Amino acid sequence: MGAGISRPQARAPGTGRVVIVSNRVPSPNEKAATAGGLAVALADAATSGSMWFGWSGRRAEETSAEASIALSDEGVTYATIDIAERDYQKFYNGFANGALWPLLHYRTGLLRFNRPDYEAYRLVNRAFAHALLPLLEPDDLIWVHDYQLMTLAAELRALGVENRIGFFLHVPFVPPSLLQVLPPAAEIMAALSACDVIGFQTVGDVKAFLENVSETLGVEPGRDNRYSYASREIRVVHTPIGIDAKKFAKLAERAELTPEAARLHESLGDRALVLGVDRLDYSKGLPQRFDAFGRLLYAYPQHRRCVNFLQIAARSRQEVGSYQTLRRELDRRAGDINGEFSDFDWVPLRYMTHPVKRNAIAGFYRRANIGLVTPLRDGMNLVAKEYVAAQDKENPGVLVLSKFAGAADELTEALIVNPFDADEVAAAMHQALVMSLEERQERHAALHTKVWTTTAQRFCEVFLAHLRGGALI
Ligand code: ADQ
Repeated sequence: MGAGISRPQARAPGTGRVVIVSNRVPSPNEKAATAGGLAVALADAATSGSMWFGWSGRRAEETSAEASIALSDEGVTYATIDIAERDYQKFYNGFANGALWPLLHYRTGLLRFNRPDYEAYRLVNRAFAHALLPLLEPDDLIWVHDYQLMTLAAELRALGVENRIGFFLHVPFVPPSLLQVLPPAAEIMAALSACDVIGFQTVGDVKAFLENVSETLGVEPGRDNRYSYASREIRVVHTPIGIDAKKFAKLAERAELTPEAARLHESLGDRALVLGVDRLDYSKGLPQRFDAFGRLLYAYPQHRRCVNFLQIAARSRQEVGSYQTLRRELDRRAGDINGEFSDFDWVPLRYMTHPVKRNAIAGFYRRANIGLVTPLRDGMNLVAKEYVAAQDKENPGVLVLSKFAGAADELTEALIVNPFDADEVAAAMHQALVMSLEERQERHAALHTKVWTTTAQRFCEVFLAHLRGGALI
């Protein structure tokens, strides 16, 4: 890693440098080893000569006026700013995770709105724009990510930036009846409309957004999901995110040899493994999932002593009250299930909240007979795709997937369930546990093709093609 920003040569129009902007920027070292989600998915967009701009992860006394720059060995420029503690609390815990996150996951009951939080959100988006401005080249393509930065494009336009700007939302979008619960709904719709391209995970999210264009902005969308707002033509696109399936499959194969995988194998003996891997978040449906596992043991007693459920739930956003409540709730339910069904030599539910390395998780997926992915709402859910990629195709496990995960639109050969119905989820787990090898192979082969097609690479290519304004590859 070196210092100093590399100034690219002038390029032909539409072929400019890609500037990724996300709330959290992985450090160049962190990127390869530990990161999940965004960092992995965007690895293909962050190629030599590109720039990744965002928050350093540091809370400081004052928000930085200028970005710190680091150049990775691969030639990616990482530009980061610190955020003032007082703004961070309101921007991140307050508006982004206390209002937008619950709303966009259809949980209006958990929404906490107040004006100072929203003002801090606008302020931090403005600070991002001011620090990014001096780093921009005229032909850069700016690609903004996720719900923390919904007003950034408008701030950049206010500073005179005329580059093409794309925005991709990783979480779901909601129809007007829900969005209008948020007091600044119209302002946010208008700010997003400062982009040239706005991308969503599913066709349903695109539809919900266009309904808001019509009802909240009062503009009728035209052909090709395009609409005009404030003299700009905006294109709304569906570009589902994926994983680097090939790399993940290799990781899972090799992970069978890790000490963690050996310990898990030994502790299970020949019992079946049901596995859940999530951030500890109320959108992931964990209390309902625990209940469904309890229903399995109750309604299908033949599986008692023959199955273990391992839930890995990485702690997340612990400063937000609703996350603390969730943790207590899960502790209680796990205790109830183990109290009711445990034997002196068998504990059915293992639940852990400390971090597990990515390669160990890959090995756990491969050992699991069932990948249990039952969010109440999820933009996509990459765990579902990772689980498919990790399977041994000669003896694959079964994916049980919520109909409310974006991934369910594509992964239709999974056992699709309604996560609110514990009996239905228990019946799907039973079906998976007794499923013939032939059916498991057939379902997996179809899922495998899809996960190998809608990859992270494809996601980046398609979104960037839209952003360049060109034809699809
Ligand atoms: P997340 O809500 O964070 O992401 P998800 O897509 O399920 O959810 O996971 C992202 C990554 O985190 C995956 O690589 C996964 O392996 C990893 N991960 C999850 N739980 C973990 C754990 N306990 N320990 C270690 N690693 C863990 C948001 C949206 C999703 C969308 C992604 C990407 O909420 O719907 O799929 O962005 O767009």
